[in-house]
Amino acid sequence: MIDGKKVLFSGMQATNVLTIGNYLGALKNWLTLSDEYECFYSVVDLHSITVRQDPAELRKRARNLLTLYIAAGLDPKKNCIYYQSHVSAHAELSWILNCFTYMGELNRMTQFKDKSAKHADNINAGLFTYPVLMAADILLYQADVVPVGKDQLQHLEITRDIAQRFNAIYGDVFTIPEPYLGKVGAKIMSLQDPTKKMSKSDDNINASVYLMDDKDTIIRKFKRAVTDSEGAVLYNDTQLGIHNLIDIYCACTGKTPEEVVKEFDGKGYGEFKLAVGESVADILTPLQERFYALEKDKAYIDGVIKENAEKASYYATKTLRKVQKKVGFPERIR
Ligand code: ATP
Ligand code: LTN
Repeated sequence: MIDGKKVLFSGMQATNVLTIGNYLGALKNWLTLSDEYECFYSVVDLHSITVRQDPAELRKRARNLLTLYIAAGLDPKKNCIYYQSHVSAHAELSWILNCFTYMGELNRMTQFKDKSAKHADNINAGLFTYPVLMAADILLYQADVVPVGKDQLQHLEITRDIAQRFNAIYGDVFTIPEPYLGKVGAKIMSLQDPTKKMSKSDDNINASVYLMDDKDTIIRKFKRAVTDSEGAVLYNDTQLGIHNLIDIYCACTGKTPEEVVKEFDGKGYGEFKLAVGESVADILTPLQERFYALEKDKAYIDGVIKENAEKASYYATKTLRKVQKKVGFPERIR
């Protein structure tokens, strides 16, 4: 609890450009929850280097992502928006928690399996212990709730296991966090292969709609989206492409799948795809305008970066000191 409010933590990696999957699965829920909770939203750049990055590119993307959090509507006065690498407590707690995590647990992580298959030439220890750093992120702020997309639930589960294990040995040190999944949009699928999650690192640019895509590009990508030969807009488990488009449309318009099926009864896929594209563009266009305006205001963004890193450090260090004491590190002499 901070000032009588429950705490929320979440983060995103500054790898590649965000997709509407990231927006509808995560960022959009962050906005809904930001009044109710004391929120920490991190640009998790320590996580990004588990995959090889170009330094200049990473720096640029991290700043863009931080700016995008604000452009999406998160007020940096109320929400702590900061770079993970500016708060050294993340790396310090992560080391300690590494010593409370089993190899067997980490071996079961599907993200590790997927990423090591994808980056077979660079299966580094950081990629393996990625979930421990994520646990440190969450536990440092004593977060009650963590809004994520479905793909991150396994990491939330291991975070809870690590926290419970630590608490069982040392007493109530960590708050046990709960995941928060949005009702719609928790798993947006690729537009080119609806059995695969839409991912910002997909090599096929037509598989994802990026947050910075202009309206024409958005409409074009939806026109090309893989569907089926049924020809009817129905919400079921066999028409996966259409199912995904309905999910996207619902997430953007607030309509229910039943309403959408009714709306497009007797209409063709062409008309439906156009409506989906327009509903996405209606959300992205104002967000892009805010982003381009904010990006120009260097002093403002710099101020946010500095102030919020200090705020995050304050809370993170409080937990870190408690943990260091519990595990038996010597007291600091002032
Ligand atoms: P990458 O493909 O580079 O691994 P990613 O697109 O999966 O990245 P992350 O940075 O790992 O994105 O995730 C940021 C947030 O967005 C997480 O909360 C994640 O669960 C959510 N998210 C990512 N992809 C989707 C998706 N297709 N549908 C819903 N939520 C998603
Ligand atoms: N692994 C997450 C990003 C992430 C995160 C976190 C999310 C890192 N630390 C803490 C929630 C809470 C992902 O989205 N790929």
